[in-house]
Amino acid sequence: MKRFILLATVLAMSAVLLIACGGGAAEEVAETITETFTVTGYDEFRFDPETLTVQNGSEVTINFVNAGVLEHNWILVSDTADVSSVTDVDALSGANVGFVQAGEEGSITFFAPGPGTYKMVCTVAGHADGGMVGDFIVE
Ligand SMILES: [Cu+2]
Repeated sequence: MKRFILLATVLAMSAVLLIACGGGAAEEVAETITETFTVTGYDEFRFDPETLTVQNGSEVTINFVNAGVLEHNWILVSDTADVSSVTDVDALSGANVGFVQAGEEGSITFFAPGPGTYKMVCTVAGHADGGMVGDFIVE
């Protein structure tokens, strides 16, 4: 009999937990995921970090810091884009920080495109060819 009471208690508690967790999950679905990153651009033609990973549907903010003495920028393009020739108009989802002068900062907020791998590129002439590209992964 003691065992039965224990079992019944455990079952009842599990049911309460399931109901409580179900409510929590419903709230999360309605909430927009926001992700904020600081990306630094260097004159050695690189971004730090070189890879960003976000969740599908996220609202992403990129705070871009130009740590060099050259002009740099940050845009998001398709993985199949030719990084040597992309320009600002190729930016996906409005993800274009704009040109940022030496020592200054720029910021952009956009909704991540669908799941896949994209490229982040500096479109100042010669910079992408020099290696100023990175991966932007939407899971
Ligand atoms: Cu650059």
